[in-house]
Amino acid sequence: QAFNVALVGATGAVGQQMLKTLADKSFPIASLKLLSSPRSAGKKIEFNGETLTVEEATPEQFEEVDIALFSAGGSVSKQLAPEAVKRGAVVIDNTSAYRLDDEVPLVVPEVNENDLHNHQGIVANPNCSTIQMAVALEPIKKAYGLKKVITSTYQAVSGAGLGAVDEMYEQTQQILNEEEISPELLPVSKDKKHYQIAFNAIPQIDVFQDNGYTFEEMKMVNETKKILHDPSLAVSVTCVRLPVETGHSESVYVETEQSGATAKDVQGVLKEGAGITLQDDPATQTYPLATEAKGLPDVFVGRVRQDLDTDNGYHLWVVSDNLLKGAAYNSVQIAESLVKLGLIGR
Ligand code: 11C
Repeated sequence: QAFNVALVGATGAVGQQMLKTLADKSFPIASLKLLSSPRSAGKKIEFNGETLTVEEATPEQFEEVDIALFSAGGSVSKQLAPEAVKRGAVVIDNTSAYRLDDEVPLVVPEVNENDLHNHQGIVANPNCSTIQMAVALEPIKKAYGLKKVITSTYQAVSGAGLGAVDEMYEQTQQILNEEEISPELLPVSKDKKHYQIAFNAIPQIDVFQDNGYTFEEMKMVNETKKILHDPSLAVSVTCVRLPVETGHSESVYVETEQSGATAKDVQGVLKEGAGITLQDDPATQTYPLATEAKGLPDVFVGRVRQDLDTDNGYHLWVVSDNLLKGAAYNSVQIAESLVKLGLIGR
């Protein structure tokens, strides 16, 4: 069985990786429609040796579509996802528009694939930094239970889009040339102030909320609780942007329900975890690196240590390609899971 697929946001950083992932995974496609804002309509994109023209996303474009992948910003999803569902498509939405809606499953297939059974037309793909953390937490949760998670992130600029990547390269060059810089996008294009990203670390991703946390931090908190089905899990996060092109890194501190596991036990559990590659050997300086994770679909975990003061506390270093497992790859995995579970098709 093959499916009519539409991709909204085809020209963006994630859209491009979605196309690559669909091709790499040989997803069964009967027809593929590339959709975008009017600004990008008319662009040509190669897919599996064919040249496709990007068309403007309108409600009528979703007639006969089985699977609609959305990655064009929350307002586009709010406007067009219901139109796609009305016409019989299942939407896999890679924005924050529906993630916390009770009737919308928020899915990382390695963790909560069965939540897909409850979908009512829209399935949400979590935030990139949430996905990699959830994949790493799941096997620890299964083995020992989870009480508390405290995370600091070291996030790549491609999470903020292709424009942010350009800004980083341009600024770096300007600084090396001893020229003036004029930050315009980072940390948040729509916020009032902009700061240098080259040679810097910016402790703001997305806009501030009333509680002093940023929206990115609160996404990680709320989405993690929903994916792990544990509203009472204590989670707090600090999100930081670094001048890394692609690959989010996270320092994750976990407290488990059960005491007594050694760091070696936790390593063993992580090694068997779905979607995880353990890279952890101080003797050979083996640990996950963003530069090595880029282009790969796994979540890489290393630096597993027992806390020095807390018996049931462990520290991990978690790295993944934010455009792949963090976005495109997870979205296509959701599509595959929907197919496998017989939850798609007319
Ligand atoms: C970033 N995590 O690195 C963001 C990008 O909610 O899907 C993904 C935003 C989202 O800036």
